[in-house]
Amino acid sequence: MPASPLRAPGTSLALALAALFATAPAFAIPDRREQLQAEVGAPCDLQCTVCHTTNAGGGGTATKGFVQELLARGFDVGSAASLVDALAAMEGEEVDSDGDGAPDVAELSAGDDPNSAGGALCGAGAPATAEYGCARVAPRGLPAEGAGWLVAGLVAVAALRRRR
Ligand SMILES: [Ca+2]
Ligand SMILES: [Ca+2]
Repeated sequence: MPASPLRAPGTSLALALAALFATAPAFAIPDRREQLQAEVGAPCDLQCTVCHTTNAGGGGTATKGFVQELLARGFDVGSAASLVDALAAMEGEEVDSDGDGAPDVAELSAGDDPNSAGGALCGAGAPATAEYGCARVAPRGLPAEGAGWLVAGLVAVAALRRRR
């Protein structure tokens, strides 16, 4: 009788790893602050509130004018390239979300707030530093701890099968 492909050496481990990576995006939404900061050359660490309503961030809170303009130009938080492209489009169009006469990208480069006239992102009057990432969203799949136990269990099963 031919051996089941599921019992081939290494297959169970591969399945366990595949399970880990297949489910990882559900609880690993990237935080794009550092990339945004680098792209625009902001003079300080940007806060979550550049895009989110609060520094706690999370799903459904990215509603500020600046991020709405980014989203309208194809920005997808899962894609670093989409941020580059959307920023380039906004810079080219000189989008001014808060209508204060200064384009959003120029405001970010200068440490000013693109979401409010007269607001500052850097220096005096800047908001408090975010303690955590901006994108702590509720997991759509298993919680990270659950995925870890799942992988550990699958690896244990693979090890037991190998002994037989
Ligand atoms: Ca402006
Ligand atoms: Ca402004």
